[in-house]
Amino acid sequence: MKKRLIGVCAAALLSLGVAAPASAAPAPAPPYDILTMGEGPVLLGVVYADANFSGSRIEFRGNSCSKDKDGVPEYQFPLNSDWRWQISSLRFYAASQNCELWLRDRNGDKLSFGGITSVKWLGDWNDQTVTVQFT
Ligand SMILES: [Ca+2]
Repeated sequence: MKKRLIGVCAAALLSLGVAAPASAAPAPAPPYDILTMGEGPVLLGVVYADANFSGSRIEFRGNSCSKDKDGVPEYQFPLNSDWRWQISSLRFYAASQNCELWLRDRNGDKLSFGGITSVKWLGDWNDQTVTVQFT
């Protein structure tokens, strides 16, 4: 993913220096991927492949969470092979919907977030997440 991202970013930077004619070819693809997982009116959170809320991202959608925290997450998002061991920063929005955000690493260990949270760098948890859960 990294090599492709660098290439696309370079292309995007180059294109900034040249004014495109109105009849130019279709706009290039964005310099990163945006993936949506889940459905619903609530934006639960966003994870980013790079630090500082940059790079490719996944937006997680759903509904509110139950107040009962029985240890079984309401939303389970196992990451595909493009996204495992990639997440470096995140924003969590759904605290007011009774939700918590849990990251799980390959061992099943958990990092949880309660209140509305922005983490620009996951530190020890950088590139460790294999599943994102909301509960
Ligand atoms: Ca990363």
